[in-house]
Order: sequence, then C-alpha cells, then structure tokens
Amino acid sequence: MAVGIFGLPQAGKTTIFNAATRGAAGRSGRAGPNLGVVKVPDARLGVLAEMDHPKRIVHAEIEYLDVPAPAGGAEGPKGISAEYLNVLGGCEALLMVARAFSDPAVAHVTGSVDPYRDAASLELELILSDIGVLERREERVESQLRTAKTLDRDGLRKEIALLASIRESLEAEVPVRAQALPKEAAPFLRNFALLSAKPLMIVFNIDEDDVGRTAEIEAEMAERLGRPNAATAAVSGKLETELAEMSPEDEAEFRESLGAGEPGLDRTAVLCYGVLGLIAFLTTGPDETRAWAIRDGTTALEAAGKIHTDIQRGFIRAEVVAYDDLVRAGGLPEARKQATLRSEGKGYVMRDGDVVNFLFNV
Ligand SMILES: Nc1nc2c(ncn2[C@@H]2O[C@H](COP(=O)(O)OP(=O)(O)O)[C@@H](O)[C@H]2O)c(=O)[nH]1
Ligand SMILES: [Mg+2]
Repeated sequence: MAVGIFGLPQAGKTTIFNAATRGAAGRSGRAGPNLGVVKVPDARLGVLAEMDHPKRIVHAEIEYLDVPAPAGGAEGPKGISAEYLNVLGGCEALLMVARAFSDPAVAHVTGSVDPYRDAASLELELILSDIGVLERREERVESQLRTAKTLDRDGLRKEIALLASIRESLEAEVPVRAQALPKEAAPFLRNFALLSAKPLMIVFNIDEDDVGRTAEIEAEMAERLGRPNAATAAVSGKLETELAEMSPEDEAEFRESLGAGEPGLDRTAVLCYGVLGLIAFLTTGPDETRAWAIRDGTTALEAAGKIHTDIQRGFIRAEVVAYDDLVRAGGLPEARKQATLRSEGKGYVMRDGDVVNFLFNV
C-alpha cells in the first residue's frame, strides 16, 4: 500500500518523509525516490494488549515513497518529474506537500509563500499529465478504429467516447477522483494509472510557530481543498523532525508543553489510511496483538488469507467481536458469556475494529 509523496522542490517532502519514517532517506544513501515504512497509530492495540499482555504489538503499516521533483525548466518549477511518472503511477495514493513555512533562509521556488496557489498548480499538473495520457490513447484507438472489423467497432467507439468524456471533465479542471464515472470505466482507469484518479492527501508544511493554530489552519484547508477522496492536514516538518529524534518520553512531554496535540504525522498516516479506503481488523493473544489493514468490503475469507493462506484454505468460521463490545465486556470469555462474540461465515463483510479469531483446519 504505497503512498507517493510529491510537491515542488524545497517544499519539505524529504523532511516530512524522514520525520515520518524516522530517517529512512538518510539511511538509504542513494539518489532517486526514498522508500520508508510508517506504522499506522491505533490506540485500540494498546487497550487490547493490556488484556492479553502479548509478547509484541504489531501495527498496520503504510509505505511512503519520497519522489524527487524535477530540477525545474523554462516553464518554472514543477512538482512532477517525467522521470518518476511511473513511480507515482504505481502508487495507490498520492501525498502532496505544499510549503507553508516562511523561513527566509530557505529559497522559495515560486517566489512567495502561498500553499493554496502551489496546491492548485500541483493539482493542475496531475490533471495535465492525465490529459496527455488520454489524448495519446484516444489517438491510438481512433487509428485502430479505421482498420477494425465491423464487429470490433462498437467497443472502440465506446472507449473513445469514455476517454473523451473523462478528458473533457479534466479540461474543466475536475480531477478523475471527483468525476462521477460509469462502472465500465474502472478497468480503463486501472490500466492508465491516471494520477488525478488516485486518492489524494494534501499536507501543508507549516511554520513551527503556527503549530498552536493547527486546528484553525486545517479547518480552512478542509473548507477550501476538501473534495471527494481527498484529505487535508497541516504538519510542521521542522518540529516533527526535532520530535522524531527524541525518546518517546521526551517527545510526549515536549508535545504537551507546546500544546502540539496529537502528532501531525500520526494524523497524516491515519488520514492516508482513510483516503485509501482501508479499515483494520484486530487479532490478539499471548503472542501478539495486531492490526491488519484491509480494504473496506473485504470478506472474512479474504481477511483470513491476509494472515496466512492455510487459514484461508482451511477456513471453518470466524469468531468476531466488535472492539467496543470486547472492551465493555473486559475480555473474550466475558464477551462470549454476554453473547457479543458472534460466529461468522466466509462471506461476512469485515468491519473496522472487528476483533477476530479464525477457526481453521488444514
Ligand atoms: N524552517 C523550516 N524549514 C524547513 C521545513 N521543512 C523543510 N525545511 C527546509 O527546507 C529545505 C528543503 O527541504 P526538503 O525536505 O529537502 O524539501 P524537498 O525538496 O521538498 O524534499 C531544507 O533546507 C529543509 O531544512 C520547515 O518546516 N521549516
Ligand atoms: Mg527531497
């Protein structure tokens, strides 16, 4: 589940990536995109662990890819490099970083601090890249149509009409993720890896001094940038870097003294999870308490396969209790007594926070 980070040069992409992954870019020591793994915070794991005292707690994870911006050309600075277009195309979601910090010591590539302007131009870059992809495909299909057998013509004409309608909406600056598209569009969209179709997370890299105003900044972002399949957050890259270098105890204390509230990067990871359409089911026992990321809509049988193919193959049934019910009961035996522990079959659609024990036989 990779999230591709993009944005203008000097916006703080690598800074935020490093703070989130605790320095993965520094360790990789190579040019090109940096890859790092981030734990998705989940307070429920700690609560379950207090019941079971497991040997370890395992969080769900997301991968971040820090993709360098191009050096800049005649048309001015850009956020998406042709060189790494396929890298972003391969990601399941995109995370845009826009500069909102004012530090005069860091040159601003667009001349002044205006994250809303930069976010709009970056969104336009995604759209223009997609228009290019669609135009090239339309040309190809039109030339196929000229030589196609009568039988194949209908399908090709339908494809051209679909491509043209997506392109026209893009020309009106509606990203694919916000377009209402027919079901038939899904396989085409998967093939083309259109960037504006991907869930988008917009992060403003704010001044350290503005951290106390995070909620206010985020409210404005949500109002001005909030759209279907898009989420917004404000984070101070510089502050998060300093905090990432501290021990967890010092970090907690320092955050409290700043009134910094919940860590911005934790919030970002949780929001990424949300825009990706992911939920978590939980397993717990003496060995480990663990969160497993699944797409919303995943069945019990598919969820079992996440843990192990044997559990999927030998699936008998799933014992399921909602996290809240389990906590209220105080433990699995009590939940069983209160009959909040249910027995579910293969086709059960998993819900976020289901605590599950799969019964299987191989
Ligand atoms: N004052 C301040 N400087 C920052 C912040 N984030 C990044 N920088 C600085 O801006 C420069 C560019 O940051 P970098 O993360 O390399 O940007 P990238 O090109 O988007 O990867 C570096 O000198 C960083 O130290 C921030 O939140 N506050
Ligand atoms: Mg960088």
